[in-house]
Amino acid sequence: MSNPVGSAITIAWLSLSLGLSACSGLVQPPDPPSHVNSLGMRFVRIPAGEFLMGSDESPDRLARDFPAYEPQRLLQLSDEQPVHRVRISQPFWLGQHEVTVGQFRAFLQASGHRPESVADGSGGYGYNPDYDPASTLRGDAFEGRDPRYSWDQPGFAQTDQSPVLNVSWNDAVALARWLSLKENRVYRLPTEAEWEYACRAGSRTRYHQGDDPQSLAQVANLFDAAALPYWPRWQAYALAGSDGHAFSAPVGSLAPNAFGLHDMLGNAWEWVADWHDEAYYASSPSSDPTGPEDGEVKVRRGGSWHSWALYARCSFRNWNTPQTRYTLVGMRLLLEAEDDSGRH
Ligand SMILES: [Ca+2]
Ligand SMILES: [Ca+2]
Repeated sequence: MSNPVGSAITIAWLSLSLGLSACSGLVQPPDPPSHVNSLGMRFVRIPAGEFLMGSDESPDRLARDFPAYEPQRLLQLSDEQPVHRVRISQPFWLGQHEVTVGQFRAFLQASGHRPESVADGSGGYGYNPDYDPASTLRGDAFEGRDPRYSWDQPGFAQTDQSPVLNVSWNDAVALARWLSLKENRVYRLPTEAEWEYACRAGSRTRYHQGDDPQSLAQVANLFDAAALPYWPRWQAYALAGSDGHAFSAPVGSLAPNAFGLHDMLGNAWEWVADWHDEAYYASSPSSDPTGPEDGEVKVRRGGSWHSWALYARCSFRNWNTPQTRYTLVGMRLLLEAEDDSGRH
């Protein structure tokens, strides 16, 4: 994440030599091939393949591992069904990290784009320790919309390595389009299928590292013991362990999945390209599905630094309007692979 903005596009094929851990003596897997773009975003090559998308876990089975959750919460997950086989026919490059505050700032400065939270004057959402959700009609967990909050100010400390938040789906698409023109490559948001395929990285469990929610502290910044002091009334939903971060974490702070991708679960929710339709999986094409033709809301995936473990499963789907900006929602970009014909 340290590459200077404005540098030429570079291809960085990282060392493929097998490294030996000095401490454990265990053989470490090689770093994946990666590509760094002109904004300093590092992309990891994801191979083509097939996977089983969705979840068919019953509410009873979920209740065993999520005993604190009200039964109704476990009944609201039917849009993850049916589990269906999906083929991803082309390899692609996916951001190794969520888009950062520093990268988004560089985009704004170079492009002149005005984020929706600024352009429409209504702001975003943010953390205010004095804010009481009961004071609002919707009971939002965070204060907003308010012009004092934006991508640059979510109410808690950020650095340039933090995942950018309070950005709308439209802002994410604007960044992808600008990069595409700048570099003459195709950048876009991943489809929902590409996202889940990349998140699972060959796994078939709730999380890419297994089924146990308590194992998440090593791989995902979620609502945990570190966050609990700020929201003590949600103690029942906090992970017992600590991932070390009460708010957002610098991208890449936690361990990657088998594809070498960091923070697919937790930290920032990630906008994907698809419209949401709760019945879509029943009629989804088996190869490279792109979601419904139209809709009202766009899907976001992976959970956030404020999410409970049930909502950080690889199969979980949530959504908002394309104009939504929220202090938990950010993005990760996809770069299409170039084939031998020169077509992108
Ligand atoms: Ca956390
Ligand atoms: Ca994430």
